[in-house]
Amino acid sequence: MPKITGAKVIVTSPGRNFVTLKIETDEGIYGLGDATLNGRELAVASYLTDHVIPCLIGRDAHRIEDVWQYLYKGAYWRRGPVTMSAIAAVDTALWDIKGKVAGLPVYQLLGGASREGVMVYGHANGKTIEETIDNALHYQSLGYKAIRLQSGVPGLASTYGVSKDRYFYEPADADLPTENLWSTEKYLRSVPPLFEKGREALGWDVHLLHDVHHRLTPIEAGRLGKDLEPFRPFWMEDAVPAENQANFRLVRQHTTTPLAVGEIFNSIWDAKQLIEEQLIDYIRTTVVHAGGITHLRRIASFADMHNVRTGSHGATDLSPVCMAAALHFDLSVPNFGIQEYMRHTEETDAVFPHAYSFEDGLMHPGDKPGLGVDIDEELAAKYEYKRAYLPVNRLEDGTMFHW
Ligand code: GCO
Ligand code: MG
Repeated sequence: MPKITGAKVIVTSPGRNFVTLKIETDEGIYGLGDATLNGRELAVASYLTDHVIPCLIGRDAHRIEDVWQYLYKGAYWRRGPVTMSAIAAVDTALWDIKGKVAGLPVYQLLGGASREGVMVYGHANGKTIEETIDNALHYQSLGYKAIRLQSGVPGLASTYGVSKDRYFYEPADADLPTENLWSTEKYLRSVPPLFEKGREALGWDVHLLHDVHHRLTPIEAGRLGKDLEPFRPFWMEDAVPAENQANFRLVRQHTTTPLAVGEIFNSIWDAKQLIEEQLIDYIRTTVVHAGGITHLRRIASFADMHNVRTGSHGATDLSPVCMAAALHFDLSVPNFGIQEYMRHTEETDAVFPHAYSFEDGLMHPGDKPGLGVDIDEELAAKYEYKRAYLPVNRLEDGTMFHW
């Protein structure tokens, strides 16, 4: 058995911050896990260094489930994004080690490929509808089968999903949180024309998606879903805040637009009612924030019983280590739906060399043993951590709102 002999946390900022756990074994094999929690990175780094790593030394790296249970039940304090991202990092690194020891890519350990490739969606955004569509046409020309459309809202200076850069969207943009302004009325008027123009320009053979970013009430979300129905969106994401899962009942009653939620969930309990009552169509939990491959598989099995498919979060704040793990999971899981894919910058890709690839709208994790992703520690050391926050959002009268 490979025995855990050491572990360390590597914090690097090649364009944005990433936290990576590296677990070493006595057989010379190491594994990597992503532990990045956007805007709260150092809390997870400390949780790992100060509280988790001391418990790992000497353990059998093959006992992935047991280590998971040890860290989850053993902490007494269960769930929460910091805890679950730390557990995820350990879990992911142990799957990486198991794959390397076996000489197999992780997806083979998860039951093998259920499909040839993983459908991903790209992000088209712009300050105007025209700019967004221009951008979407570019994604279509790259072969994407699914594209998310986000556009500036007339009358609002800035909004979620619209970047300064044409192709890279990076919301964690400042040393202290940027303040945005929000108007639901203006927003609700702006989305149906975006989808109407989107269908005109892109046709019907491409999936179109939209992210509401938790900003509507259930009845407003029901209205938006209904307004978008003629354009057959693939999904409407995070239509309402989901702390109260029952919120989704009302949305569901009013629209047949498919619903996706879960990027900020960290446990199966966050989604229990949503899945059981079939209030959603896609569950967006992902490896790094929802307890690793082990816990994500549990969520997916439960979802499968209720006709809910996976649609994992894959924004740039999830490192290439998470992306690789997500692709192994996606390739194997029976009820796969779609995977979000925001390309990382060249600097990030250089720090994390990886085997995964994109072709014709599909991604594949590659066939290297383990996750097929590495970290260039020397290069990583050149990029010092830079505090960066996600924005906050206020209504036009100054009231604090959801971002
Ligand atoms: C998405 C997400 C992201 C988040 C970001 C926060 O659907 O990709 O909403 O854009 O805002 O990951 O850290
Ligand atoms: Mg989202």
